[in-house]
Amino acid sequence: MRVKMILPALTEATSPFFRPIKYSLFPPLGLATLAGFLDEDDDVAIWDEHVEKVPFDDEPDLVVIQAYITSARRSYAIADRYRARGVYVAIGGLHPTSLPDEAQLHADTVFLGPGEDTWPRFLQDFRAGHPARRYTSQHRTLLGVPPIRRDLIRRHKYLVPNSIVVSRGCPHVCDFCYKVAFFKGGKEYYVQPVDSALAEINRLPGRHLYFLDDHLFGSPPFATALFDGMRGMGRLWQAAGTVKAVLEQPKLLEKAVEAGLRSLFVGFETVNSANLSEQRKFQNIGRDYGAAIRRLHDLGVMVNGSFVFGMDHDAPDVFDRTVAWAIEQGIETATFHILTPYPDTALYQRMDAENRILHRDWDLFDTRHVVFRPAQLQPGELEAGYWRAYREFYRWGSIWRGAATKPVARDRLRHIAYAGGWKKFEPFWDLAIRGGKVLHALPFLELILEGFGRHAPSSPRTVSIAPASPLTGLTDG
Ligand code: B12
Ligand code: SF4
Repeated sequence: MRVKMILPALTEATSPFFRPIKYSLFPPLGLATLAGFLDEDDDVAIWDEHVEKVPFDDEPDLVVIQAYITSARRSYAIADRYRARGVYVAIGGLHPTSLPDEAQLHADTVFLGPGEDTWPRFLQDFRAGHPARRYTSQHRTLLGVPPIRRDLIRRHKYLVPNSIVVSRGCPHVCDFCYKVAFFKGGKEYYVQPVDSALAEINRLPGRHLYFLDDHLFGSPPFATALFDGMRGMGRLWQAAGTVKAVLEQPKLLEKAVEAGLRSLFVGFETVNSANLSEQRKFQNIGRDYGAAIRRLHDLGVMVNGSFVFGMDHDAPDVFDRTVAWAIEQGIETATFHILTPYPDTALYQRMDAENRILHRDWDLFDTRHVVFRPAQLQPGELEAGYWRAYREFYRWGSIWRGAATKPVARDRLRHIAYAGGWKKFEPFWDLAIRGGKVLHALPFLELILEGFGRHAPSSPRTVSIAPASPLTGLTDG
């Protein structure tokens, strides 16, 4: 069977004028995961429109499309094109899960939720000649999932080819997050068997890893076993975690650092505590953000702070206050977002009930455009404030001031190199992407992560994985 898997991109990612580095960071892990379920003699290819031009004049037996909200329109256009020629199209991912009826207009089969249970069922039905129109994931487990088909990924096209996920979902329930909508109807948080996660890590070449898990520390017993298993592997890695995990699981964070954690994406979301209850981000309420940052910095972990603007308690001063606070705290990089109500989330339902959604042009639901009526800000003011926050945070003056909060010279240099590297060298990234040389920058990223030797990991070794780990039973979170 000839199977073509496509990750369509939003227009900006394919622009002939400028290609932002963020679209060349990670390979299509979801599709590579699904490809693992195909038979050895299937002829399968993965195409990622973020990094390559995809040919559409072929006629495979099955086209598989993964759609995010911002790539939904493009996904539908590609699907329509293939279906017009009689090619069977299967579509899944976050957006079709939120709006399956919309997706169904463009696909023969629509998948809701994670694909590990539904996809093999569909393949069986498809081969037998009677695929269903819709498959909804219910049985959530990562036990026995076949190895990810990383051989189908063109590694040289990505700065971070070693992205990995060892869990799915998150134990929390923030109103604006995609997670509740995507995982409804089954478990919302579950983890991979520790030994298979370690085996996956062992298979990845080089040193650098990026865990894309929503919350790598979500199950402390699992995370403890994982970090213990990774100790001594010589890896350098980045991940996402919560303020709560940083403050309340002290030993766990130390273990993570020993295993190679060097930068953590932390969802602070807002400096207005009233917003936290409104968004049901309970795990952040009453926590000392400054203490969390100091703890991470003391352990040599850089902080990528995530902030959302436009919540109901945000007034016009929110942008300057947030940026000033982030710089004072010595946060190395910040990711700002405009609050975006994704369909089928609690936030969307509330906004919709209050008649505050301005339009449903999904291309603009990219966290950079205002798509709802804010409570205390004009939409234009919110958008302008968002862009100003980026400009102010990444000014050289701000980068220097942030770096100056670090007592050690090599940490100051690391701060400047990391923050400056992302935002000040965009033209360099553009050139590297066009020249297919983006992977060549990985050693520099590694050098920065290890603080030019100050936070270097122990020397690499391959760890042999015991076949029957006592922690295998922890797989279901
Ligand atoms: C990596 C990542 C990216 C990467 C690229 C994506 C890639 N290469 O896959 C980059 C950095 C480019 C990126 C960019 C953006 N991203 Co992003 N990204 C992620 C992240 C962190 C991880 C995705 C991942 O690899 N997951 C692991 C794999 C195993 O899971 P998966 O991809 O979901 O695949 C599974 C299922 O979805 C399902 N499935 C998927 N497709 C199909 C198809 C079929 C047929 C079947 C059966 C099943 C199926 O089965 C797979 C296996 O379980 C997610 C957060 C998250 N946890 O999902 C956000 C996330 C997907 N991004 C998001 C957003 C908003 C963006 C941006 C708009 C941000 C911005 N402001 O620029 C852009 C635009 C993206 C675009 N192209 O339109 C949102 C999407 C919200 C939504 N409802 O769509 C998320 C959920 C973050 C969040 N918490 O809000 N992103
Ligand atoms: S902690 Fe993060 S991943 Fe978890 S529900 Fe909240 S926003 Fe989503």
